[in-house]
Amino acid sequence: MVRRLLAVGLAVAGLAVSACGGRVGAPASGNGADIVPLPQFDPNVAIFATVPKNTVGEELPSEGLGTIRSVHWKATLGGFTQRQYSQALGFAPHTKITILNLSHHIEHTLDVVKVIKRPPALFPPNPKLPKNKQGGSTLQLGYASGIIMPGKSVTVTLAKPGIYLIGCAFHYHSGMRDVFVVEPDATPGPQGTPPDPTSSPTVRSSYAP
Ligand SMILES: [Cu+2]
Repeated sequence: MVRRLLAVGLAVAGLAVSACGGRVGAPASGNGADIVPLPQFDPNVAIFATVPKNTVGEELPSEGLGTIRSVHWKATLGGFTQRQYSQALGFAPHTKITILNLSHHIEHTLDVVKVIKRPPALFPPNPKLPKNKQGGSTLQLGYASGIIMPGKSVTVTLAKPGIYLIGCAFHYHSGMRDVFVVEPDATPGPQGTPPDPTSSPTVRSSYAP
């Protein structure tokens, strides 16, 4: 399946392009700001516009990231991505990452909900997720990013290997919950399906800061 090269929803500086499933075109390099059109000679190669390297993008699933029902984690994930659509996140330990709010009008946070050892990812029904910044600048139990304004970002260091359940303090109940794997060779999971653009973003209407 060929995905057309889209920069939708990723109007950020430093957009990089990478090929998934095959090494075609120019690989993402550094913080290159160019969007490189890749040749579409292989219908089995999916092409993604990505968020910049070592960046987690977040927004409401209904804004465009969609959700994914993960068989591996036995949970529905949404609202966070390392590429274009919602997916489980994977980074190597000691990576310093940027959490980027992709929304144009909505505030978000990234809070650690729970630390688990293995699947399934059992998200508690009503966790206490602080909206203010807590837990320093290291991803750990008790970490909360604080409010990230639309288009803004915060950085956090992934000092401790582990499996973290994360969520947005504002939109945990609107599907912004995900799995964050920090271990050597961790890679982002499969991507979700984008929402139907003709459907109304009902989640957005329930937003209340
Ligand atoms: Cu949110």
